[in-house]
Amino acid sequence: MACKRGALIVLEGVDKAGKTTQCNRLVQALQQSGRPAEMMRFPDRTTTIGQLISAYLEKKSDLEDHAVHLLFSANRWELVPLMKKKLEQGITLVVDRYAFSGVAFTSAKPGFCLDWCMKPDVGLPKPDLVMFLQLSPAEAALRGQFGEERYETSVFQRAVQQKFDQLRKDPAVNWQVIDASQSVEDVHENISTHSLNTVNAAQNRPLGELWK
Ligand code: NYM
Repeated sequence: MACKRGALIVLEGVDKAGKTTQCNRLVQALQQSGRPAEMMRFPDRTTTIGQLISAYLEKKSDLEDHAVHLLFSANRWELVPLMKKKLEQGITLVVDRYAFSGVAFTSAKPGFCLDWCMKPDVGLPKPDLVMFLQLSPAEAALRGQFGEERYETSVFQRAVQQKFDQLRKDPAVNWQVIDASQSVEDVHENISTHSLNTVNAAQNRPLGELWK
């Protein structure tokens, strides 16, 4: 008999919301409860495409805005075979950013609409759960200075936040908003509860296709 599939769980949010910390905590908690789980992150800077993206984010290179959007999407598509394989093996994937970041960040640039930005990612494996770590720009500012990478300014992050607000209106995606201003422990508890429910529910459901 085929084994039950793992769940595809995504954490999204603006910078400084605590996504990476929470992804690590969640993977650890799932593993400790006997559920196979692994973390992934996008962009995955280790691949050839990922290295182009990384140089762009570090401002070591300039890329045309449409072109870099397509590279971010290609970076997800190149990992789809691996993601599907792991999910089929029963491994739950906890993913730090996905197509939603792709759309929110590019569409926050002048001259881009949500619709164009979504197109390249149509058909990606559909997350069973997307948790949006909600943090106001004022609270994010209290967590210290932004880094040196591209996009890391409060003005741009505010625009990105608005794009995420629009994306969350889509009822076809299982969005859960998490209050990221709580303590790391409280946020973790909240995320764990949603995730355990999702892991159980996803087992007997086929993997969907995003935005299709
Ligand atoms: N980003 C991330 C995009 O612009 N498009 C995408 O598709 C994805 C996945 O890259 N500022 C942006 C958001 C972040 C940056 O940062 C990646 P980090 O710290 O590696 O998550």
